[in-house]
Amino acid sequence: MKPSIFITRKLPQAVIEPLNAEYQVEMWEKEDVPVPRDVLLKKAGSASALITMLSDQMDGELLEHASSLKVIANLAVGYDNIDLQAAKEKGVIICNTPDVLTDTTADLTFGLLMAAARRIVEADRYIKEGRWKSWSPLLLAGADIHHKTIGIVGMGSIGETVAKRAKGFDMNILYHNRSRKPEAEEGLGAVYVSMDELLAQSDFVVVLAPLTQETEGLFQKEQFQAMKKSAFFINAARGPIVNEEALTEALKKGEIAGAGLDVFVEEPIDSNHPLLQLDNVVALPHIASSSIETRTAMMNLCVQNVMAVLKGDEPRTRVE
Ligand code: 8YV
Repeated sequence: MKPSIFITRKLPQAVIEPLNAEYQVEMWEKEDVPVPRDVLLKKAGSASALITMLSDQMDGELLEHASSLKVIANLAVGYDNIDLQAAKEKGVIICNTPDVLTDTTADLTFGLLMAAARRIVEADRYIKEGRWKSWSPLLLAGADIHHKTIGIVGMGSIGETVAKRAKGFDMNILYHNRSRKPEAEEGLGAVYVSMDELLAQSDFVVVLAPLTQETEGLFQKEQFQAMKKSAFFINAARGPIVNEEALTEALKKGEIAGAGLDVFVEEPIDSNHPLLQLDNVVALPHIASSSIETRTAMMNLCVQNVMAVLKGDEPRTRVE
């Protein structure tokens, strides 16, 4: 019997083609419904490899169940959906998709910043709804981006790539990170500051940190109150880094000027969520890495990693 691979979302046939000759490949085909937990548990019970998404919880219970599992290839750079310790104990190799998504994610993060500051989405809605009756000097006037200060929280490769975009806009770049980044300091003129200083000085606070015990709930009422009233909050990292109630309050009370959000505590977010009722919020359905080229590269990388592990080779991008 061929070893089996279960993929938790429908991937294009061309992507899975290299697997078909040697493996029994099965995919969850329903595009609008995430794979139910009982199905995932059942499939994990017999699979040698899983290709998973962030919404699939790869926890201790599942790993306990997965007696022949050798590898989980997560279609994301993040892996906060996976219990790494349980995987290690079971000898399951975890792979992610770093690097291939860095530029694309940075592009969209900067786009979100621009959309929030220059009110691009609001203006699009305004014109399409037939509300453009006359021109006035301050019609949909937004905030400038060039020569302003960007504060990047989480200076990994995506953070650094956003900093490069910011440099092109003549921005002053501040960052806060677990460790100093000499390349960003020397190459881009980024300045390492404390979190307090970053919040106080930045016109754009941009979160690009992974979700960890240290970053969960990092942004509360106090952090928003410490920001400039004219500042924008951009999150392209993970929803749970932010207390959404505190963010909603800060936006409603004018404690900050606006937000651009690609991620939420609950995904998909309910369209009645208070954050989505605010005009000064630009919201996206977690699409920062979603260009055709990049998502294809991420899918191909997952397939290559699975094949490498099942052949006994070192995968290209293994999570340490
Ligand atoms: C995911 C992401 O690819 O890479 C990450 O960590 O958040 C996204 O790029 C997307 O959510 C699909 O899992």
